[in-house]
Amino acid sequence: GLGDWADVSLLGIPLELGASEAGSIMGPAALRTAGLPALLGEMGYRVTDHGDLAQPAAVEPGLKDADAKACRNPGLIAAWTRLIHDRAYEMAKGGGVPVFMGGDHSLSMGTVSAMARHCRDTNRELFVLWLDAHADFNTPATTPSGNMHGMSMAFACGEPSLMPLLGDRPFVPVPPENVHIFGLRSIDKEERGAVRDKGIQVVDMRMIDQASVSILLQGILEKIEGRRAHLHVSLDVDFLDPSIAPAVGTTVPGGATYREAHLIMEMLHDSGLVGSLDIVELNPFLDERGRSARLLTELVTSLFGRTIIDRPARRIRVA
Ligand code: 4U7
Ligand code: MN
Ligand code: MN
Ligand code: MN
Repeated sequence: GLGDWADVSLLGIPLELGASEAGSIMGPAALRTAGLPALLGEMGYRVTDHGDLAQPAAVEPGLKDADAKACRNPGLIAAWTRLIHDRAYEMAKGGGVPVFMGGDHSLSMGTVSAMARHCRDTNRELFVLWLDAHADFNTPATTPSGNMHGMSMAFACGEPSLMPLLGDRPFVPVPPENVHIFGLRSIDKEERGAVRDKGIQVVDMRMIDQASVSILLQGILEKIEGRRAHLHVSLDVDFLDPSIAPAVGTTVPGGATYREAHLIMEMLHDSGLVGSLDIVELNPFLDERGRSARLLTELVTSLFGRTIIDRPARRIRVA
């Protein structure tokens, strides 16, 4: 419970088939090299590193022909989604806080659907904080690139054309009003309409400039507090400004600053609401002397309660 040290379960997901730029297959290795497991251990957490998932063989994705044609690697993404979902669901049942080290953002089709299923089992409401420059709300019918890392939020909310990817697993959607995209600054024309019509909650960069990270995140956390809730945080490296985190294939100028990113992590820690975390899109091949991997590692330690000076802050809650 609160005040106790929680268990943390790490899982590496070396997946890059959802993106066009190769290299995020090395993401989990870079996070380990930057010291993520060791640092969490030094902070007093009981850390279990489950290693990396092995690449599965492609399956028949079950998509309509035209949809499968519009996507890159649909058979492999379907196989990964099922594998990730199964492992993430088991990890959630095991207690502790699962931390998924990616890998590109298509991995969140597996992790978020697993957390939604776990929340249904345990009678909790799932909320998702999607820290990303993008909405990831494309579908096979709207994608300008075919890259499935741009479809993972649409999948998690139950986009019908993508449902066959999960195979025979029970699919539990995330209610769109429980999804908060934070840091948005690049959205495709059709995504814009879908996000609006579905009632996804969006904080874009202009709002952050005008109202501050602190006030906007506080508003989200206040909505979640006091409920039987599980907050899943999905951190896409391109949420951060490219000047501090160059190691991502889809950089967009004008992202979160070093201080904004740390403040978000610190506030999330203090909320005690976070039940699981994705760290996605880290592409070490594009990094500069490991600085992005190191920054992400630092941000995760802030999320787990590292402070500049001692504060009477609550520990992360065990979901
Ligand atoms: B990421 C894009 F067109 N929207 O669908 C697309 F701009 O996980 C980018 O957020 C998607 O990095 C980016 O290909 C996916 C594009
Ligand atoms: Mn993304
Ligand atoms: Mn992105
Ligand atoms: Mn990206």
